[in-house]
Amino acid sequence: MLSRTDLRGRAHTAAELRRALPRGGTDIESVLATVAPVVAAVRDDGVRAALDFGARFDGVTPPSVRVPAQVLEQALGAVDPTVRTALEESIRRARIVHADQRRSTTRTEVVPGGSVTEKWIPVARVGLYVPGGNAVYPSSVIMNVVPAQEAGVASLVVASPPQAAHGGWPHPTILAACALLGIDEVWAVGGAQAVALLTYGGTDIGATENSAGAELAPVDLITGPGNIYVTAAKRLCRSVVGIDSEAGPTEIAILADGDADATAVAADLISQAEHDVLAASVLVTDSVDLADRVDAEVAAQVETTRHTERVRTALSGAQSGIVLVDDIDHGIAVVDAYAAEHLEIQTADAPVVADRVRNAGAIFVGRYSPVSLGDYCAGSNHVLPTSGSARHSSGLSVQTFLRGVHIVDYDRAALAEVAPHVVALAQAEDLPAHGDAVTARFVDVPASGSPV
Ligand code: HSO
Ligand code: ZN
Repeated sequence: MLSRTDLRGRAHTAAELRRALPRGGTDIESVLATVAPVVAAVRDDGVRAALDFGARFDGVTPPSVRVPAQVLEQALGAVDPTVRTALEESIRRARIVHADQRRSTTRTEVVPGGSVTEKWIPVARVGLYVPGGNAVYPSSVIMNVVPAQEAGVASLVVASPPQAAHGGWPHPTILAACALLGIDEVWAVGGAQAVALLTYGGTDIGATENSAGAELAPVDLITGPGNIYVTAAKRLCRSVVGIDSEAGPTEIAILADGDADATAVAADLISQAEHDVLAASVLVTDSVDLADRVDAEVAAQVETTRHTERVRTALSGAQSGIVLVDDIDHGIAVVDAYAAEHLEIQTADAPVVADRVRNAGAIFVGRYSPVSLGDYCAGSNHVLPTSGSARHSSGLSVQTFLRGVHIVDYDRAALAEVAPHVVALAQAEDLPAHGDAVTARFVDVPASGSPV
């Protein structure tokens, strides 16, 4: 089922490796023209347009866009107690890790009397998009909300598609997760129209008490995964609002040697393939024997897994496969070129190998750190860079929700001391008024001259 790419015996540059490796991709461009009128209509007509598109595309109209508090409470009351406890544990662990990511203010005295302070200020209002449909992921609510809360974001709103099967409200498990996290502002809106409504805001026209007339204030930053239409809308709204990233289908790469446990490797490849027919599962190994054993294990496990067809399609797609390398050093070069969203290291000295990897969204070390631990309960974040963007981007963290602001504070003497350099650079750029703005502060200094 898994195709093989044999890279043994040849030196490749990183660019050559990137071309040789299996990788899929979603063509956001192809839907931009469809999504642009949706965004424009919601910008101009607000909630009314968003509801129209929801009815047209998904056949659902929620009783109100703002989900009433009692609907959230009911959802929390109805959630399976085992699931509730697991969500609470996931939240607890994520909080510990993300609390440690908080940034403290740094003050640098550049010269006596001249300092630059960097202060970290949370984004004021954040919108989290939570998909519905097949992919109901309360864990993703946790992974988006916890870093925002730990960053100190004061106003958080969740948008999630209304579901016909649930009275036109978002999925109850999503609502329960919101309630557990203390989110009380949830909008029943999905797709591209949700991103547009988060961006531009609107006024609810729902029939439910307390909802008609409710003001949906626009947000400053939107995070959260979504389908190709949601992603296209994020790209279109990017100039108006902050956007976390454009998430592509899930990826797992496993770097394994001949001693790796083929049963566990196969299970992990299947675990991420279960998300999506476009998900990528890639094994990089220097052992043909392991490759053969993993192949056999995958074939056996696929038969009994819950989403057989989806997994089979994902694993046999061009984006998945087994890559044969000369040795683990070569394997590191390959996984670095691939820059997987999730990378597992199943080799001897796994921590040492993991430490040498440069490009991955998150790295899972050794036999007892599977990706699905990170998806739910490791404490790490599962919103990670896909499609090779781990070469330049990080996963969601407290940092995503903070802005660093420089506070510049120079006194007279410190400014006078550096003034000739400012003037010289201003003249070199033919912007003498920049220099004059400095020298004007020193009465005894002629314009465009040096202070005395
Ligand atoms: N593996 C997904 C996250 C997820 N898994 C949610 C299960 N639920 C992308 O990192
Ligand atoms: Zn997952």
